[in-house]
Amino acid sequence: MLGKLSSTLQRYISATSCRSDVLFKIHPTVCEALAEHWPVVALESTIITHGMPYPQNLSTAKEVEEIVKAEGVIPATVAVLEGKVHVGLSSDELDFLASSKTTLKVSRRDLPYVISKGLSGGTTVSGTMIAAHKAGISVFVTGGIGGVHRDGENTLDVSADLTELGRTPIAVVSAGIKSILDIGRTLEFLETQGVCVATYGESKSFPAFFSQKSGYTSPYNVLNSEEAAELIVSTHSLGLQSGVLLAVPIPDEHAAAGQQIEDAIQAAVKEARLKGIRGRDVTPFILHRVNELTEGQSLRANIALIHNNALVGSQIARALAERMH
Ligand code: PSU
Ligand code: MN
Repeated sequence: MLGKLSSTLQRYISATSCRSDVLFKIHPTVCEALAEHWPVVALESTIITHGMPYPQNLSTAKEVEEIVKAEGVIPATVAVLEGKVHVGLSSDELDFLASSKTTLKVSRRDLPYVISKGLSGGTTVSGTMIAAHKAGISVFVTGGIGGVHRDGENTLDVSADLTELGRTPIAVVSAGIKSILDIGRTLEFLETQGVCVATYGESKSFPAFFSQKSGYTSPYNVLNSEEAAELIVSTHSLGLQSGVLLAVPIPDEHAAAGQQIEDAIQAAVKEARLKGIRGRDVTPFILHRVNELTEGQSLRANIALIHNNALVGSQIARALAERMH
């Protein structure tokens, strides 16, 4: 139908449906894809700025974009650059984020400060969801989301990702919740927030990032990308303002190191507590230490599962776009 519209009208639709403004910059390719109802997948950038060491952070960010493109989907990596929220980054912008040592970790509460000071940062799951939703993107792929930290019932260290999932209608594709977190309490909190949680595939166990099974039962399952798309469509049809969490178990061939990584996580969590690491520094500290303790095994597994999530998430975005036509 769009093909029949005049090019002037098409440009008008692109411009208006993108809602780019002074604070909010949507990359032209992403803009065009959205206007044409082409599938788009949002990607976060705290994983680049705080989740992985250089240069693997950069290579992974670029590989993930390539995987998405190979599925015929447009990638839109989200970040804040000099006080502006960007949806879709150039190669130079990815290079900058990956190598800069001054970027901040930007979740919902950080956005006003970072914008007002003209600073730059990687957006967390929470920050990315806000930008992706504003741009009109429905599917967002990442590695792992934040959760209720162990001992969270005392510290109240509960990731803003969970409350964001409760109030922003985006489908987040992840490999479940890391066992650096309290998985049981995280699932309870998600239920309270009204987040529909489903594991991708047949496994009854909710996945724990590095391991296929957490020991906690998954509330629901979706067996393929069509079922996942149907679930997302239902959220939209109901007008729910809450998100969907789709958990994709780590592929078999990369799950082998699971137990060794688990042991390192136990040690790193203890170390973080002894060192008095708090708040936003906890997750990056533990990720870094686990990678050291496992001599890079956790990073390799992390990269492998993100690649897989990008593939699955792109297939879901495609199924969703087909469903909407
Ligand atoms: N888990 C990872 N890698 C990451 C993160 C989580 O395996 O990089 C990042 C994500 O951006 C997530 C954030 O949104 O950490 C959660 O941080 P916190 O626990 O401080 O809310
Ligand atoms: Mn926290």
